Amino acid sequence: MDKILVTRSSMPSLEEYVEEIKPIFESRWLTNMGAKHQLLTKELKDYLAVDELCLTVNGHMALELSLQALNLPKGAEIITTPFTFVSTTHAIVRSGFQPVFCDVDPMNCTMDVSKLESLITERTAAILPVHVYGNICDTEGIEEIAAKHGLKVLYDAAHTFGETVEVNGKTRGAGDFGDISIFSFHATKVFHTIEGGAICCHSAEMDEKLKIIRDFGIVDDEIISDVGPNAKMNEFAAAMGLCNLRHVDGEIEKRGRVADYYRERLGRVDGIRLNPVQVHVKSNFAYFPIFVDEESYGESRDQLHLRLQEAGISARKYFYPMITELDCYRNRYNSDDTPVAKRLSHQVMTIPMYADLTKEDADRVIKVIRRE
Ligand code: T4K
Repeated sequence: MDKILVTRSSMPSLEEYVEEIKPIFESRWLTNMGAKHQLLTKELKDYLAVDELCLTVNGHMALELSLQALNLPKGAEIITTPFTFVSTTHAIVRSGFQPVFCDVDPMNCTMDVSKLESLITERTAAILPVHVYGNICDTEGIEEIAAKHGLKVLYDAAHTFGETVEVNGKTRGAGDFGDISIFSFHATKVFHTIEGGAICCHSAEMDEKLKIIRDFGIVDDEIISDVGPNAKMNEFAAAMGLCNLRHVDGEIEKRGRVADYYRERLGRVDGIRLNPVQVHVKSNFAYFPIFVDEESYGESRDQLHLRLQEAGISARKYFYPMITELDCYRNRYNSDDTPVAKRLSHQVMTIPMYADLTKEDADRVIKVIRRE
């Protein structure tokens, strides 16, 4: 029996991609903001309904560039979540800032705003929340506290491509919040450019700064204004993005059907909790996390994970261990300071989710979870 992977990259047809990259071969313009890069920037700005957009080599560098562009005081504290992919925290630490961990909401796994204000000190400069699994944070609550204390807000929106949010009767793109929001376009994401990312912001001035930093800080042939890395998206990646963008709505629709099927079959299994539906959010169905309550399910998350593995199904413990229990951070933090995140990280597992997941394969996953 074939192995079922936790996800599979969406792909355009080979012919479509070859057609898209032909002009790159003809022009020999391979990177440094070529025609494909410029076109994808424009198309994504429209699609994501954001004011400004800067393409990057990946989501991680989008975070690091954003932290550099925000111009925060050296060594400042940044309040973030321990329930995320390592990239979020690594970006803070690699940029020379101090992460401070706020516990998360037990249902949505996003930052618990009721615990945020007590973590603010005179050294706090910014908040870096994550819309984990595409669950949108309490943006109003976070931004109200940020405004009150004069803090910047940088959202890690890596998981939220194509999501929209209803706020006070207005529909906003998920990348439209905070001072800056970043996306990941990694191969495993709903929309991808093989590797890639984007930074969205509101001001043309900030966008220009980000674009300068992204390219070594080069302003022109003789002026280098900032100490920046090389974090540009190349033309082949942008071409993949242009192809995938044509199909992404259909891919999200197909993911939605898989999610509906899972919800129907797994919604009433004792001890299995599903990710809540946020009624004000149009979801992209990026991940399908389930939470295993050992006592009522009769088995731990790890035992179920093993049974799935034995059945040829690769579920993933995203995000376990949580950040403060990872080898590189363990000795600096106490994971008991964020008990909800700790509990969730021991209960959660994301099960296979991708547009082309067949009903037969979904049934294989469901049967193991339902012990049929
Ligand atoms: N912030 C957050 C909240 C994030 O989740 C991430 C990335 C970032 C920031 C940083 O963004 P990037 O710098 O990555 O753009 C994956 C991804 O590498 C990573 O992008 C993602 N989050 C993280 C949650 O997951 P792995 O190591 O678990 O992926 P891997 O290689 O085990 O692949 C998982 C499955 O995907 C495979 O079983 C099959 C499928 N797959 C994988 C690849 C590489 C494909 O179908 N095609 C492929 O090319 O990290």
